[in-house]
Amino acid sequence: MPASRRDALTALATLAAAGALPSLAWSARLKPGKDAVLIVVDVQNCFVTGGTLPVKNGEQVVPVVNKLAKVFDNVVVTQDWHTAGHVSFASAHAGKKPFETTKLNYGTQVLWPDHCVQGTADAALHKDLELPRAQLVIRKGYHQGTDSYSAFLEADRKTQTGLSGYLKSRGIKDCFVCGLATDFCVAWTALDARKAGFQAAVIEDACRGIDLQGSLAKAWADMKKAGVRRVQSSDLLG
Ligand code: VGL
Ligand code: ZN
Repeated sequence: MPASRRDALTALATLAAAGALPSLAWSARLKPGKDAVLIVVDVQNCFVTGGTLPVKNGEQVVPVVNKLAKVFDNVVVTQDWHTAGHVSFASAHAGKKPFETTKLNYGTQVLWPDHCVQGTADAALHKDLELPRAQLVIRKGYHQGTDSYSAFLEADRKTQTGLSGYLKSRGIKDCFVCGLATDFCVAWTALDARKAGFQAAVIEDACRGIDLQGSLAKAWADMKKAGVRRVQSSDLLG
């Protein structure tokens, strides 16, 4: 290659690295492979406007998730699926209010409003979610005394949901996580995907957070440290 062209390319690379060019001008679009899965976390009525534990603008993830699902060969959906009177509900603890914490045998538990009770309309998937090719719905948080933010491991950090075995036996290597809420079920799922030996990415604009006392910034910091990639839907959709 002539020196002038090489210089021009070097200059372009420097600009791109400095963030002076839109990243798509330089980096190729991410194409999920046959060994990648989109994990759509808890896009349920309880977590959107009008639900029992609404995440601000939670419903805005729906059209983004629908588009993303079209570019993945593998799609798995999760549902928060609590018993009535579940241990994660403030109402199950005398004198406690939602968003306070309590100590349980497995550690500190944030207490939530009653939400996502099994079989209720509140626990149903959002009606505009279009995931006809989803292969598995994994429900979690159904043990009365144990919460489960993560789609892989319950809050006792021991009880498996079965998702890791399912994905491994299907040859899946890379988990792209989206949905609700960024700083709870999405982050815990992405972190546990890494612990289970998968690659993991969170698709930021296909998520919305709750952000209790800095939990959103902490979740992103923890994920960065664990090697979870932070990507945008435009990286995948082009
Ligand atoms: C979730 C709080 C309680 C979530 C579930 O889906 O992020 N957050 N249960
Ligand atoms: Zn829950």
